[in-house]
Amino acid sequence: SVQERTYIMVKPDGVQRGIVGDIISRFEKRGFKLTALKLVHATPAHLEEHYADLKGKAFFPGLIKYMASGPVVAMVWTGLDAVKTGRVMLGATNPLASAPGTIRGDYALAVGRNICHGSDAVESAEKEIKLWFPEGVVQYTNDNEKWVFE
Ligand code: YYY
Ligand code: MG
Repeated sequence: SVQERTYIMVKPDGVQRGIVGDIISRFEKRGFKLTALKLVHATPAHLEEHYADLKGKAFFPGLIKYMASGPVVAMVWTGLDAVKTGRVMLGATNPLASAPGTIRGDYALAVGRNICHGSDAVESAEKEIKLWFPEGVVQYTNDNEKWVFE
């Protein structure tokens, strides 16, 4: 739907490497509406909840340590097919398999340092938005929409 929401997060390596602005810019220019945004240094417990589905994987402890190693930029973006389109903009989980033009395909080489997160389904997006923005998101109209959509 046009009002679909996705949770997008710049990981600690993306923040340290100065890629925050470019990632925000890509979603803005594509026509998505910025609906929530904050810089947060997450605790391991919070990140374990975010990645609960991956608990038990060999890379899980390293993933949590990396994600807790510095601040992340937590965002909600709203727009047509936001979840699937967001994933396409991110690229593949392994940056080596990501096409140039995608975020991971332009900036990353290692799966364990792949710059950004994007929800993989509408259901997980809603769960992640609740987890990262328990205070709620911002409701507003972006007048831009009448130029982005028919
Ligand atoms: O959704 P996405 O981030 O593309 O991949 P997931 O399968 O959800 O894994 C989350 C996160 O874990 C991934 O972005 C990097 C890391 N990871 C890893 O370090 N090594 C793997 N073999 C698979 C995933
Ligand atoms: Mg995932």
